[in-house]
Amino acid sequence: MQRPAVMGIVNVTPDSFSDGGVHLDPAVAAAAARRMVEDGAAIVDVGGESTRPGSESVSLDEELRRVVPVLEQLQGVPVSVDTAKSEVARRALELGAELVNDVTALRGDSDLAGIVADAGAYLCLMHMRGEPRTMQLDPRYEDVAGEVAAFLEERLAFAVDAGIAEEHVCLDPGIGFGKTAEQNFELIRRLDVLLALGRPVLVGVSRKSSFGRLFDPDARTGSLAASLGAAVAACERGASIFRVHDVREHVEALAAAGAIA
Ligand code: HH2
Repeated sequence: MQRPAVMGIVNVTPDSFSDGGVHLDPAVAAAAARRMVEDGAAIVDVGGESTRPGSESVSLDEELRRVVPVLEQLQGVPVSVDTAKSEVARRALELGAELVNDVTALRGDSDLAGIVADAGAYLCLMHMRGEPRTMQLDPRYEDVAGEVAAFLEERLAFAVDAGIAEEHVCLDPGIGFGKTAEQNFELIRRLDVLLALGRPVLVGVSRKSSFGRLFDPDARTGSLAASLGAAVAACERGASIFRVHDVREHVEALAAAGAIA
């Protein structure tokens, strides 16, 4: 088993599904990010736009207003920026971000690929069916793992064609982005289909409602315990990067799983 890396989530948003409003003050967000690194995060993922089901997009000015003051206070901290906007990515990379986490997989903003390539930055390509506003309306697949893998393979080729080093790209099945709970479970169960593309796989299962709904059909979030169980299951199937809200607990759970493996 590859040594897992934990990516701590810092949502600088009023409306994120599980931590909306918690990190709106830049000083609070930056302190939380530093704590995550002390707790064992390899990188912190700073985002200024919620992509929860049903969310509306935010303007460029608003996203910059949320994210830039936090990044200014995170000099020397390994940072990823969760954005689909090239201008936000450009400012974040200037401020020292190392990775761009684009949930649209370079389909949203045609200038983003060039900005990542020119900066020599790392990139996460994530699968999403549809867009956040509508993506949970009856998603259907013939073969969810095969279709997600085919999409990511095509997006990886697009990124490499745009000049992004293949070794700098990780792939993400996009848990909860246009998938039912059972489709999310199947993607993790069959992670080998994604690993066959030859790139590290990142998963975001933290607090996602698919795991909460195992216990309460109306749950909007998953518990910490359910998140840890899902992360360990993904780790055992070869995922190597874990995007999480609760860093210390995931570092410990994944270390325990790794010691046994
Ligand atoms: N999930 C969310 C946001 N960004 N990026 C990647 N690569 N993978 C994910 O699974 C992923 C992601 C949604 O979670 P969160 O950031 O907690 O919520 P919100 O989008 O409401 O801010």
